[in-house]
Amino acid sequence: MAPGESTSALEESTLAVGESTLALGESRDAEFDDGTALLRRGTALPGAQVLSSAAELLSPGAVLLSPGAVLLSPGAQVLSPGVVLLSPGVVETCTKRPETLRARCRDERILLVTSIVQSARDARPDEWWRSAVVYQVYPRSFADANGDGIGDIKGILGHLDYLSMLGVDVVWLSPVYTSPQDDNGYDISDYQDIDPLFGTLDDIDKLIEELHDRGIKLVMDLVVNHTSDEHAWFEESRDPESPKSDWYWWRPAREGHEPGTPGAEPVNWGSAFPGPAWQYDAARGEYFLHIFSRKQPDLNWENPEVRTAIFDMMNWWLERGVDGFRMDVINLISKPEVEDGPETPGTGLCYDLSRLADGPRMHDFLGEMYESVLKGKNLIAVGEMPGTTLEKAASYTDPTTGELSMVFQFEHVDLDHRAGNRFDVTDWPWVEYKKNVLRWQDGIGMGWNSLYLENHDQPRSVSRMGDDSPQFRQASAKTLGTVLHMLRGTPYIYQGEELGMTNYPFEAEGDFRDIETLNYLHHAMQLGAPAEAVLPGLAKGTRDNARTPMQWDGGVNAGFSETGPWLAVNPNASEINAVDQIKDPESVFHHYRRLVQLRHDEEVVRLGEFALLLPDDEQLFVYTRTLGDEQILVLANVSSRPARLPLGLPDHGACEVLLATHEIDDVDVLAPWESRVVRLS
Ligand code: ISL
Ligand code: CA
Repeated sequence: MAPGESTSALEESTLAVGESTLALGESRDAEFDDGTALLRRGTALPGAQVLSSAAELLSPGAVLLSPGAVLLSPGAQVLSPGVVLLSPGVVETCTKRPETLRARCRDERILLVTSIVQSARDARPDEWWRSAVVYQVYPRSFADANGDGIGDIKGILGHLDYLSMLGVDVVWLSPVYTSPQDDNGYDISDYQDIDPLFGTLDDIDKLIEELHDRGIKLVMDLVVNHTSDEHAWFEESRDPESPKSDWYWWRPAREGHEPGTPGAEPVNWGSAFPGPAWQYDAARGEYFLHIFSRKQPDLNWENPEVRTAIFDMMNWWLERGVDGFRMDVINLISKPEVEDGPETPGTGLCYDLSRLADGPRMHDFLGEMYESVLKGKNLIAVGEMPGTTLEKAASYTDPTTGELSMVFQFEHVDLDHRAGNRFDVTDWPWVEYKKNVLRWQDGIGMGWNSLYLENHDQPRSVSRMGDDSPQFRQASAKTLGTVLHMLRGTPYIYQGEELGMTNYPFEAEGDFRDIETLNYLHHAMQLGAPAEAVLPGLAKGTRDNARTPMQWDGGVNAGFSETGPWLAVNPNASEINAVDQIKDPESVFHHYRRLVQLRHDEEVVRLGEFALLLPDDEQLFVYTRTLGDEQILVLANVSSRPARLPLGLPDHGACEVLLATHEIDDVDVLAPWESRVVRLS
């Protein structure tokens, strides 16, 4: 059997490889032409490792691994370069994807693991997104073409060659639909039109066409956990007699309470933008649920008419030519029982998004969406999922069920939040972060994860995880890029990240625009906190850090707009901007360009197995990626002090350097924020 060909056909009671078969329960060794071999069931291999993240489950009961991948749990036997057999008991002890594996093996079939290959899989056209790099455009802050101080679609059209130069494969466009802009477009009042602030449907058609001409795909933001309260559906739903009366989460006041009075909310759920998650509607005499702002009522996905309306709308966009969806807070669409949760101390409410997440019908709803919209269309489907778990993420993205291409999860960006509060942050905990990366790189198994440090909801990474002083700003921006982009998964670049844009020096209430930030401030002040005590935390944690205008050049308004923009331009635009960086081959921009290129060029970057070295080292982030006999080593100093590499790392002094942030004087010492990617074999 040639490498890349289909490996096994497993029937009820036999295991077949190439021409040979082995009956269930039969116990013998066998050798095949391509070097694969079968091993006796249950043969032990002391000290063997967890199942490779480069594994793919073949149904029923077989797993494909990339060549050379490290295999399996204690008690399993690895054969090179071929096949491993496990007894079902062994599978039970597998640390990766135990649910899936246990399910596949419960009928006591032999599990087959082979080392045939990713190359066939890499070529699968429906999984193109495994090789892709995504660039996120936040339209309000990207480029303003008509001079009203707010970015728009024509502004994006004016910068497509910039995206081509960077080399990205996909643009994810944050919402441009008709919206009252309570949450900058994440509150949609018409899913099938464009807000005049941003342009027209003709502009979007042009954007699709011009991106496609450049070989770039377009992913639309899909915000269907909630609509705007100005959506016609909600307006209709306020009438209890209307056919849409059940399209949202309406509930009566808590028993014994006067509707509309404090504490009369149906249950004690807190909203993400604080205060109760229930708003009284006098017209209807009931409360509606809003996990986000009160202008973002949650849709009732339990109602099949709601689902059909959403799926129809998604198909309408696909017919327009978009290539997929980034699904906003999609793991909130299935809700738990509407009942009180444990109070978050001192608040009177239960603030815990994860309690509302991943409800019991998630797989039903996503499965239905897959069948009605996504199936067989070669799309990218990204599930943004606050509060989800690794196990859930693996199940949503399991290629054997195919609900989503990848998750976009939050564990790592919550690591520096004290008590889950984004406005109370610690220094970036590198050791914890590295271990979190390891957990997800390993644990997602056959599923797939997004790789990101920034988006429109996160502060700038250089200020948060790097060092934004003039001395180390550039090096730390590059090295943050290196350590993220050499991981397994689909990397996301948020506009300006490729320039090393930094947080803004926010000082006063009037500097902010973000609803979450302003609501938090007002809420804290109502509870008696002085503004001066809250503002420094807001400055660090606010989403507005990500939303200052894109720094195109060092001129007026950073080249973003002819007019004063809706949110102030960072004063460092004269030092950090696209025009200067494009001219400078050593810039952060060109480093990012090389990172994208490396992913495109190197299969080991796309698909290699991840191994973390020096897990407890606070200064060094070091890992390998391995695919068959190819291996790369990523060395990074994530501190502002020089770091000596300890003995015991793979020998790399004479190896080819694929990418480096600094000239290398001493192979054993990394300058502050220096990183290198070398080819070990
Ligand atoms: O930023 C957050 C609050 O600290 C997150 O919880 C954020 O609300 C969460 O990431 C969900 O984000 C998405 O849905 C929100 C919207 O405000 C965000 O901009 C969007 O990315 C509601 O639609
Ligand atoms: Ca504009």
